[in-house]
Amino acid sequence: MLTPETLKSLASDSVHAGKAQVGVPVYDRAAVTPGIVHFGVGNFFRAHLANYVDRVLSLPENASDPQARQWGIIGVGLRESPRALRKAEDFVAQDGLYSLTEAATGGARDIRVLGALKGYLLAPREGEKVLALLASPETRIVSLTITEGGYNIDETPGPNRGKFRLKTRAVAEDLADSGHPKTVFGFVAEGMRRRRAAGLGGVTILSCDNLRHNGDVSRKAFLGYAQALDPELAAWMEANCTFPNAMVDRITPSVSQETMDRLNARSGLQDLQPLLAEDFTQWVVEDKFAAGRPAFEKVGVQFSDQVSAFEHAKIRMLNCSHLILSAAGMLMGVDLVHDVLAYPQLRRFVDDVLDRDVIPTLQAPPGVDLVAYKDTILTRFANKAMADQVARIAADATSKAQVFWTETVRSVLENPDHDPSRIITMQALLLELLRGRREDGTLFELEEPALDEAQLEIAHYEGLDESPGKEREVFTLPAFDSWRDLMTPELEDRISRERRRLRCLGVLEALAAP
Ligand code: CS2
Repeated sequence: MLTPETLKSLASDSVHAGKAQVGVPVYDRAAVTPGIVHFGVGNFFRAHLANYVDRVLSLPENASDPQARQWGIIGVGLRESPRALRKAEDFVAQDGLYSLTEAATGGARDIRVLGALKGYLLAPREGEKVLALLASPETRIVSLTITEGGYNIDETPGPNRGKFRLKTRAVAEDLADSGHPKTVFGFVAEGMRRRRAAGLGGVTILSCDNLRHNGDVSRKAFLGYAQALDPELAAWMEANCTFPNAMVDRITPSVSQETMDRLNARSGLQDLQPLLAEDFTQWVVEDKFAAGRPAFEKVGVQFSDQVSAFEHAKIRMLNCSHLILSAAGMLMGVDLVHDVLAYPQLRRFVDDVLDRDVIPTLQAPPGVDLVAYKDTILTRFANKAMADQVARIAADATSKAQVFWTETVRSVLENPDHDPSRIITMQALLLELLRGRREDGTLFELEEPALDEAQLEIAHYEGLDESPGKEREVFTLPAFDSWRDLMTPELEDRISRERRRLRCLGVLEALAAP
């Protein structure tokens, strides 16, 4: 197990002779106090925000600065699944320590133990501790990686579109018993209520999720909940909390047992939660922090008031093509992103979507050449050392398609002169993915938290010829919510025909012969 004691021996390098060089925290970890509460302690957070915080703590000029040490992170898990419980136990057993292996495309690796995570709480079991922490004067940032679909915003066309959904069961339960919340919205609102009652200031609510305008979406979600609970609290939060927009980027694969063994063999550590990420990392944030922040600008974070252009470019290019490759990979039974991209048909298809459907309607962020940006993204996808799983990316495809594809689909469909064929193929790939069957006929498990039982049944519908009426039911699925107003019967027919082609020919041949 990776413990503070292991760190001591690593630092003295005695037990470590002959193994890879492993960096350890150079700061006095015991002196680091929590200033950030983070909801959703997934791999991406551990390799991104926690890594930036660790870098700031490691700055030589911070070694003797007590202020700089006030930015430790307490992680909060919202779920109580067996996996979440194991993770919680591991974090506690290792005192929040874990190793991060950064792997470059060329194969070079850098291994460091990160120490920014100072504690971990499981909200369903330790709710009161979480609330006390949110209400503590020490807490100044509440950060989030709660997934694209986690903000509970209504995307269905109609008067409530874009609003926080108050009628979901979890939210309704929290509103009815706000002192014992279960959702992140309930926790933050109750925490802020206590801060206000204690005469404390607000916090920065910092989304680190891949959403367009993630700060604005968080504002809508957290204030939408607070408004329903107590309009005065909502007004206080609006006046005292900030919600910076941010673009976040770093490919962080899931870690299988096999990867874990490989990482540990290389590092010589017995880390229960080792992490792998590419050597690339980017974070572009609005500098709107309500109560201070770590000196992120010294460790490569870009502060900008034009975050939106960065977000759009990243989401519409990187995440959009990631989802295409993953849907194709799932259908073909090819597990890893770099292997899918190695098929010329897929490479060409993604190139074409980006060149013809995305880049022409995208505003380049300041100082960014979109063609060079595209090349960097595809080079990153080809990084074999990542062995990034298509299943990771294909999970929650319903929410992701709405976030990653909407502007592109809309701009193509709104322009009668634009060839919609690739957009049609993308939607056909998505529907085939949601059907949950590979092209060799075998089934795979869908991870679709945004779909209920009835919707899953619709998605799984097999027949494409027997009952055209029934086959059209798939277009009621929420994946289409954000562009449903642009769907026409002709378009639906073309998507259904494309699905047939994908099934008859298989993905590669269908893409080769448009
Ligand atoms: C992926 C992202 O899960 C997904 O949909 O596209 O996790 C991707 O790896 C990151 O956004 C990269 O920054």
